[in-house]
Amino acid sequence: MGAALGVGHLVAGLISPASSPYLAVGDTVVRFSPEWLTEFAKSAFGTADKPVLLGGMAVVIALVAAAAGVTVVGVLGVLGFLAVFFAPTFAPLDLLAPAASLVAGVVTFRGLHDLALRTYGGPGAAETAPGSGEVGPSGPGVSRRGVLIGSSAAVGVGALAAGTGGSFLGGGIEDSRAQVTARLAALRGVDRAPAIPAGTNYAAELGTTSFITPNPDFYRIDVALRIPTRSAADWSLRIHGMVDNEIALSFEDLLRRPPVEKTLTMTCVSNEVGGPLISTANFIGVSLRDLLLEAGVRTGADQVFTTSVDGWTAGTPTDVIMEPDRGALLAFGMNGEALPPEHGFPVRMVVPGLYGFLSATKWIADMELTTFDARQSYWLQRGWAEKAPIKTQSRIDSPRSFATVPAGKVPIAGIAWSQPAGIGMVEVRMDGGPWQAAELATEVSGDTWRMWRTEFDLGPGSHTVQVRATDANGGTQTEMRAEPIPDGASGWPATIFTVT
Ligand SMILES: Nc1nc2c(c(=O)[nH]1)N[C@H]1C(S)=C(S)[C@@H](COP(=O)(O)O)O[C@H]1N2
Ligand SMILES: [Mo]
Repeated sequence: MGAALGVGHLVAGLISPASSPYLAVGDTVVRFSPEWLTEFAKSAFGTADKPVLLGGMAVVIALVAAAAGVTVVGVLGVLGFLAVFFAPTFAPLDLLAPAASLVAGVVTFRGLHDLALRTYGGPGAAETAPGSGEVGPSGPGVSRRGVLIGSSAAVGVGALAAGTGGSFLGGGIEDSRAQVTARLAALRGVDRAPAIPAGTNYAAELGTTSFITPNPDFYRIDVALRIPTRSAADWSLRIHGMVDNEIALSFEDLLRRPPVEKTLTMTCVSNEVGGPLISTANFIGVSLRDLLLEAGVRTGADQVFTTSVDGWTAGTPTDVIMEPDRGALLAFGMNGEALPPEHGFPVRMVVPGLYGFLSATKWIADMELTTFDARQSYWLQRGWAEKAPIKTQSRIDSPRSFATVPAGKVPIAGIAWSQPAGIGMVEVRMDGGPWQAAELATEVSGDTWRMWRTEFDLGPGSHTVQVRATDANGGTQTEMRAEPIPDGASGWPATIFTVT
């Protein structure tokens, strides 16, 4: 099995990375997992769910292979074939990887099996206990068990090397990223995001969240077991469906359009109250609204249905993208560089104010104007909502949960967000006391988070602090607790800490 998976992964790396039978089986598990299992995996393992899945598969496959013979290897090989064949991005050449897997698996199994027969004398020969120290046909001084363990280990090491090689092959987008980053630096006429003013955050004094999230710290959520590796030169996007003029865009076409830069806070619908799945960056791209105006959206096309290179889909309400002030982007830059591979290189969508699952397609490859009745996107098929504007929310970043702080004036600080209206007020209360308005940091825009801070004079003991935000229109964050599914978590965050 090791040989089969290693060789399959290697051949996939050479031809079409997504066709690795191992990853294709993993993708199939992800796609067909019932909703309760997906939600369980997310809550139990968080963003470690991918390594947990791939590791769990390795264990299951190793157990099955250890317990069974060549038939089972063959059956698993066929499963690999089916997983690759029924992948949403299937292309005929992709069959080479599972084919190589199957051949490598069967050949290796037969090879080891023959070796075993020769070593132990084969069926009908007098049984000798393996490892009894008797001298086998391979010559004096080498035990029979040694021969088998040695050859199996050699196969294992070879398989691991092949698999690792496969993981490093088929990448090659770092060159393309470097070129895009250089092009970004040379772009002229960019409608720049205003510089981040002083006083937007308390990172320096309190060690809380910085205003712009550095790219390596930006939260990452997607169902991709392997990050797609399409280069900018190979990228294109077709805008079609219910439009008057179909548009086909290359990356060069994109760079010729008027570039816009925006500071935007993105967040995930799966973020729990107080959770980490929220970040802010300067995105650079082109106006999605302008593109759709050019395409001429037909009446009734209420859904912009987008598909990624790896077959994930999102359905964005057309009317939101078409709002003149919304600022929805087809983005290719993030914090001054090309999009990082895990954040959608070469091109992704970002729509301010909507959760990512229905608007932020990474590695975008196709855009179809259609209706919500006609097509259901990835997470809608799994019970999540059709419309999901980001809820007004807040988070306490200091003190941390269960922290111990010295008695006296205790700083309390955090973030709040309500896109696109912006935050009008943040209130904090200690141990169920009266709500007190916190000091708000300088606002960057309604599309970004806003930091707040206050202080309480506290004596020793255990304390509970709570926060609630109010948007610029006077709507206050609801106290009602809700789970993330189907349209985002709600409730007031609370932090328990100890004063000594
Ligand atoms: N191709 C693709 N795009 C995707 C996803 C995905 O699974 N595949 N996940 C979405 C979700 S749920 C969110 S919250 C955002 C997260 O974007 P980030 O990883 O850059 O923070 O990407 C969105 N775009
Ligand atoms: Mo998400």
